[in-house]
Amino acid sequence: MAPVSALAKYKLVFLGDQSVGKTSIITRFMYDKFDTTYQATIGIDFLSKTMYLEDRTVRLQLWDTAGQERFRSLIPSYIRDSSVAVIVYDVASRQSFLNTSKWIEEVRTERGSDVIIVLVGNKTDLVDKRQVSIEEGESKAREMNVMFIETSAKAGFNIKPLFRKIAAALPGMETLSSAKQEDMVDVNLKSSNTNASQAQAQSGGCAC
Ligand SMILES: Nc1nc2c(ncn2[C@@H]2O[C@H](COP(=O)(O)OP(=O)(O)O)[C@@H](O)[C@H]2O)c(=O)[nH]1
Ligand SMILES: [Mg+2]
Repeated sequence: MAPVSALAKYKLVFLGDQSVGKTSIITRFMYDKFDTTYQATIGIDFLSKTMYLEDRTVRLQLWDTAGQERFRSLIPSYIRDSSVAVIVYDVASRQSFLNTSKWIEEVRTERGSDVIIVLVGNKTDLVDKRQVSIEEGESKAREMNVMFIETSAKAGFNIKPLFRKIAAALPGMETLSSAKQEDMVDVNLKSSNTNASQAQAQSGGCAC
């Protein structure tokens, strides 16, 4: 039996080409801000947020890729142990949409079917620059058997629904193996960065 006090924790990794808005989505969700200078100063590997669902509480660990997009060899170790892969493209960039196939394949290679994958079409506010329709996004998601949603980190559109959707799809506590919980490291600060403790405080001073 799972201990009553154990809070189910899940690692979410954000993948996708550079500049599609991964950091902006995380920032919008965590702080309800749209601030592109944030990532440059933070130096923390992941941010935690607790979500209170109707029937349970889950703790999400949001792992941003800060530049790892360029170092593909680092990606497998980053994906390992993840419960959820959020694969983002920019609806105003067809290339970023096409590249999501590679990201999805990479996640499947590393995690098989033991992972929830969400395809996210971000920047819907760029109405005049849109190159990928919602139908194309939906169709690809169906084809690849992944979830789908469109968002705008800038306008704050569909950001909470994205995370609610993810949380609702997570397995309940009874199916979460205790080994998985023990494997989780809670806060992983980069030693080289002096802003790290400040960043932790900003993230709600979490006792995680
Ligand atoms: N118009 C618009 N711009 C966005 C949106 N999300 C991110 N951006 C911009 O796109 C650029 C890249 O965003 P960023 O979050 O750093 O992308 P990342 O490289 O995937 O983390 C920045 O200039 C952001 O301001 C959005 O929803 N709408
Ligand atoms: Mg980023």
